[in-house]
Amino acid sequence: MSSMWALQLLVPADRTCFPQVEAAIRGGVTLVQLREKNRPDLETYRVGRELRDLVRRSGAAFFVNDRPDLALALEADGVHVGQDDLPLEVVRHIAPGLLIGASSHDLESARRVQAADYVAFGPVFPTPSKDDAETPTGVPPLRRVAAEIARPVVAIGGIGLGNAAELRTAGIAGVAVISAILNASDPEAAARGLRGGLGL
Ligand code: 3NM
Repeated sequence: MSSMWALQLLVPADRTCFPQVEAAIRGGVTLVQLREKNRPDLETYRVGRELRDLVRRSGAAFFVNDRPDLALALEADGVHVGQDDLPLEVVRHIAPGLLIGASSHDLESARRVQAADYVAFGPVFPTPSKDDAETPTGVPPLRRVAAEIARPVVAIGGIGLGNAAELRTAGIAGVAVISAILNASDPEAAARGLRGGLGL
């Protein structure tokens, strides 16, 4: 059964990605997360507003990475925080209306963020998209976390058409990707293929 967590696409604050985002949502992306590490806030805010409108119009949910303040300013559906960002209870306190996703990379860090609305786990496979990524875990630790954590678990890191089927029996609610969709010549087909491969 499909849910909001089934297929998440992480994108920078870059208007040239907009056609890919629209195509990817047609193909089955359910949630788009604005993940901008380099641009000035004002630019991120302006592009983010356009991205939010496009994502909503296309029928997907809109999240912001790392920044509860920007998520509130952009009237996002949610915010995604890392283990070194503000604690979950603080994010809930300042932004009670936002859904919250949180990153983890092993069982211990997943337990720490069990109060989130979804728990991201990764990198499962080697990723070309994150310089400071931890060592890839492979599928068995993901399966254990999905079995133990009482929240939807979303796999991230190096997930693509070639390995999505390996995650079918991992017990996850969905996956989050960058390169498998943004580097694809046909982002709509890539999103559709991922949904099919995952069985989600
Ligand atoms: N976070 P791709 S891996 C943003 O493990 C991010 O926490 C990760 O990009 C983590 O789909 C990752 O191209 C990059 O591998 C995901």
